[in-house]
Amino acid sequence: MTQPSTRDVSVLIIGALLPSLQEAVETHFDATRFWELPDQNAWLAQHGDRIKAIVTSGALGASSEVIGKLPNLEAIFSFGVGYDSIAVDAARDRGIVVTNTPAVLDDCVADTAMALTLDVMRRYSEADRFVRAGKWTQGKFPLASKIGGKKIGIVGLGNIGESIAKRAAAFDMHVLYHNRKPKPGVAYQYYADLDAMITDCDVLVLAVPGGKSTEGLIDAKRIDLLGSKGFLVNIARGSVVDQSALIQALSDGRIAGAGLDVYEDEPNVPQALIDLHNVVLLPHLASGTHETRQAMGDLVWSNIQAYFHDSRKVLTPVG
Ligand code: NAP
Ligand code: 8YV
Repeated sequence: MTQPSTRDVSVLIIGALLPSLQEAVETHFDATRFWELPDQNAWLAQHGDRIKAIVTSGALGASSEVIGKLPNLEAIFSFGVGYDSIAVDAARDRGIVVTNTPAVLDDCVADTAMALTLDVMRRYSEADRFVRAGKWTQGKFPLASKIGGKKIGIVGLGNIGESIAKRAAAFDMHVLYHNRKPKPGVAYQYYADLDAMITDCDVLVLAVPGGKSTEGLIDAKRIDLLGSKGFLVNIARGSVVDQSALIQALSDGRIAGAGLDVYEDEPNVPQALIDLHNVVLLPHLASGTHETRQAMGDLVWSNIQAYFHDSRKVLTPVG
């Protein structure tokens, strides 16, 4: 059965997308590239009432200001599982559907969390810099921390957190976790008290959503609870950690090291962080493989198709 055309349905693409997804949207819809408009406000005032859907990503978001200027907006389709950059409350108030891309990226994000854990604890990137700088001929590289037998404390044992736990267990780590409530059917040790878990673990891995409810969750006091032999790994969102407090604690040696994929003000990474030797810094790439990004793009497209061709029955609604 051929599907009815959506060529007359107007959608707003907030910023450049995965090329295959962008091509599909632009081929099948009356699509506008928001980021290329010379005067976005003037365009919204003149054409905003035409827009039925937004296509965006976790990085690009969808603000309440833009949503407010689209009186006939019905749906927001986002590439990425985190939706802290999307004004979901404003959307919910108006009955606007929001979708994201959960589950398909769990493996790659968990791989990155585990890689950061290994890297910062075993000092692999630092050792790589040591060899490249020609320092091996002048002496041996210092010893690092063993992974096996250590306690990994996961904040946010959701889809990604559980994939991290599986990997950590395979490295003979003891898995502890903190959620607001225990996860049914999970054998890992649950801590209702986040402070107690941080005190007990050797490496704290953050896998919670961003947004108001987790903003500054890991503050100066909690960073100190990790102790001078403790490590922090963040693949969640920069907003979850007090970044200035983290830099201070790393500089003072009050914690041993950090592995970061996410930052307070991406893509700006403070020079103070770059200057530290005991951090591994990645440019928010945790889901960044050909396979996973394609799966995310496919899921966005499936949601769009489901919305417009299957009675608005999207696959992965938010909330
Ligand atoms: P998920 O399945 O919804 O899991 C989130 C977990 O966090 C749940 O177990 C939830 O349990 C817990 N949680 C939520 N709020 C909490 C709070 N205030 N305190 C303690 N625990 C809390 O989400 P996911 O798919 O695993 O993704 C998690 C996050 O990872 C995303 O939202 C995104 O920000 C981030 N992420 C980053 C990258 C990257 O490229 N670096 C890629 C993908 C995702 P309770 O509800 O029981 O508390
Ligand atoms: C994406 C992410 O790279 O899914 C998420 O929440 O942070 C990443 O997988 C990002 O959302 C795409 O902009």
